[in-house]
Amino acid sequence: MYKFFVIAFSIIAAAVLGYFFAMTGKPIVNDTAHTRQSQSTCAKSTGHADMVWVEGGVFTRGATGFYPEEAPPGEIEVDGFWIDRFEVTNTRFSEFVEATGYVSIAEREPNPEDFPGIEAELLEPGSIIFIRPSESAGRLTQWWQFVPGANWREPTGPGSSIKGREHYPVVHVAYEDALAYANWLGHTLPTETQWEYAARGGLDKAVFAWGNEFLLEGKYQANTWQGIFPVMNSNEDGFSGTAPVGCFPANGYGLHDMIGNVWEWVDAWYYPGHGQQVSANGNSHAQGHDPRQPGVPVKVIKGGSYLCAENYCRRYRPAARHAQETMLGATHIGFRTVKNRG
Ligand SMILES: [Ca+2]
Ligand SMILES: [Ca+2]
Repeated sequence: MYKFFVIAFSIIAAAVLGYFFAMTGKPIVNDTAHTRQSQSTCAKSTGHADMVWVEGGVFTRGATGFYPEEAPPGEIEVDGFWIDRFEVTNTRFSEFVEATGYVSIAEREPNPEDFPGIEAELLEPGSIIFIRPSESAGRLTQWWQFVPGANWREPTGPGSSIKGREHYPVVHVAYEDALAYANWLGHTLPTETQWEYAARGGLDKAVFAWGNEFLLEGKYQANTWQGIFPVMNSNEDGFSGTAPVGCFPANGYGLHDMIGNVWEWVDAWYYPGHGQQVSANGNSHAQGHDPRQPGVPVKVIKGGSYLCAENYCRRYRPAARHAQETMLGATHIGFRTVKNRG
């Protein structure tokens, strides 16, 4: 688990340093007036069968002009499929656990054999939590913390709970956890192509899931971070952390929170570009390849989260993608499922 923390931290630190020293580009967020979202208008999930049929078609997957891993864009044909209207909530995941007795990765005792070189006493069940630098001794580059005992039931650590957060997306789920839930229902996790097609809501080639402007009629369309990440969040969208599912408008297919709130696991090994399964040195990688953490199995996560800001991680777009270690969840990663027509 210690290794997980080091890896996760190194990714984030590298990303933010990359931004401060190398990132250029025009601002996405404009300064027009905006309206704070209210929980009173949130749509509610009606359960495991609350899915939307997405008609098949042809669309452009990927994009240029943002991050290199989103390229090259290309036209892809997609068959129709069912997809969850909302991110999987704590209530829905609880029903799965109660029915099956499933124990999530973050709740399991790590096997020392899986972590050679790390002292056994350092290996504890737990997960990664976001802590603002002002709350963590002011260390500006350290905002992820491995917390022993943190998991989907106790999302901010021992003693916390999901009481009152029934309609929030489940978090601290590793890829295996998400897949187990999906399989329990006879569903699967979306492929990257399915996920991106669904997220676009019929708006092929648009920058965002709702068009080419970040605000639509002055309103936020997704739960992201406003202000300078990680030190200042003005919460103009109404939520400083995750939001209950369905609090932001649905996209063109009737799907909520495809963008923002929590990242979502998809069934795709991560490579640093569409169609790239071989690294620069000619090695093939059967379990994905992220140059920032070579040798670590990595899947793709999509959609960005409540921690994505204009100055950092501008990945609140359908084409955006990121690598995530398969065995590691965090406070900003969840998922939804699909059902393919048999
Ligand atoms: Ca927010
Ligand atoms: Ca999401």
